[in-house]
Amino acid sequence: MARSYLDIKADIAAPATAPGRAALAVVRLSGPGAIALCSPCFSGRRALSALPGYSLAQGFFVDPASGERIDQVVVSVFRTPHSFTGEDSVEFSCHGSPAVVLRVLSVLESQGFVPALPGEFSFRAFVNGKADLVQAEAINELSGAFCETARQDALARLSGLLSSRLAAIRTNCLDLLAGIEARLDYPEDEGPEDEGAVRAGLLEMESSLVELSEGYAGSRLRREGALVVLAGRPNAGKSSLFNILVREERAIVSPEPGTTRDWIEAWMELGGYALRLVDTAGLRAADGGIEAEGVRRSLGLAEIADILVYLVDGRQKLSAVDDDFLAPRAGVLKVWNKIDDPACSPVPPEWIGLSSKTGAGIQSLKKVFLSRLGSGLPDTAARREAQVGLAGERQKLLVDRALDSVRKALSSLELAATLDVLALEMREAASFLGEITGEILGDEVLERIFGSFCLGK
Ligand SMILES: Nc1nc2c(ncn2[C@@H]2O[C@H](COP(=O)(O)OP(=O)(O)OP(=O)(O)O)[C@@H](O)[C@H]2O)c(=O)[nH]1
Ligand SMILES: [Mg+2]
Repeated sequence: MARSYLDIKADIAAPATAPGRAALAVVRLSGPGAIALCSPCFSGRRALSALPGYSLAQGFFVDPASGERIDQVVVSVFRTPHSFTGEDSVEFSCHGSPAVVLRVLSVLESQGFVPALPGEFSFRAFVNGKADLVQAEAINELSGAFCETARQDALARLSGLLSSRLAAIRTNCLDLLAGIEARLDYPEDEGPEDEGAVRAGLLEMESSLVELSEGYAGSRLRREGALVVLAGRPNAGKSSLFNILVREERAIVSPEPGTTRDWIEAWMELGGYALRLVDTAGLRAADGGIEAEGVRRSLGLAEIADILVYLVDGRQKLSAVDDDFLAPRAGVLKVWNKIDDPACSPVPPEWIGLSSKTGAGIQSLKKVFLSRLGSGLPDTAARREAQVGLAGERQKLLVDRALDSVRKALSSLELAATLDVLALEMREAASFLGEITGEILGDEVLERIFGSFCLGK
């Protein structure tokens, strides 16, 4: 039968490191009986069960059934409540081969441990009050952070910066609601001055929620990276710019128009951001076949780009193809390429002059990328903290729902609706906010959230 996260009495085991060959591998255990159950598997100067919390010991991992030594290990012991999960926990640092890890896990299973579900350690930390849901999600984000900005924001969320921002809004909401509910119980106390305070409180909540909701696009770029698409007519120099940005001869460059037939991509790092840079097929009227499909793909990528760069060959006049592309796309970054060539026309206003051949202008282009990503300001710790926003669609959706309820509450005030209606909307807002940090949540939702975590986390 499939195990459930709610089975919190089970003693769980999982590798906490990636499978494959490595110097070390960590096998993690947690549960009410974790220390007693694995103690017979450790042979050292002292019995594992006698080790105090926060201690390390060196010895052998053995199979208690046969006495066979399986690996030389270092064991770390954590005693409830002073552990990541809040339960008794043990970590074996073994040698990092699949053979060792598989044997260790199979011995632990025969001792009574069950394989942990993905994210089950974090789930237990959550149910034992070690982390709220935003912090538990931040732990998973830190494990998966693949750029500096993602790491910084995940750590800030883990330290509770976002949780306290959300808690302040929710507390404000609950305080206002308590006043309104008191008036519902004792209507004779109702006075006009209270209404002004409620409106002011709701407006403050509205602006805090709008700030969070609108900041989401920026925090998504910091977490997931930005899609940067290079588009333009054939021969504009897109593949040359792509190569110079990724510092590698990745894309084929040639004087023959239509060299790039299908898009290619590479990741690059800029100012701590991850950029997924995409080189596309040149845009021109094609009669069908492979080239037309390449053009269709280029246009599709242009639609979903976070930053869209449009290159032209500065030696040629702008054509109808350029105008057709640029006219409906206001935010395009326009690049005037080949400025090294004496035949290149002067760079028009609003265009960035560049040479993909010599690299002239590349730094200015990178600066524009950074300012588009919202990082034009000096990188201070205070700025980073102020920027810590929402992580993931779940949090964004709930903030938007809370915002909707706050706005409905405000309009119920304007329309002089009954206090019941106002209280109902505010209860909704408080409950959506509570769902973000996990104060209010259904079991099914929790299982879905933690099920997306890494194994052993
Ligand atoms: N002088 C000069 N030549 C350049 C520059 N950038 C690209 N070229 C040349 O222009 C030609 C086309 O360059 P590519 O980078 O292949 O152009 P593309 O936009 O990828 O072209 P397609 O793949 O056909 O769409 C090549 O001969 C490049 O060497 C530049 O900045 N200066
Ligand atoms: Mg090309």
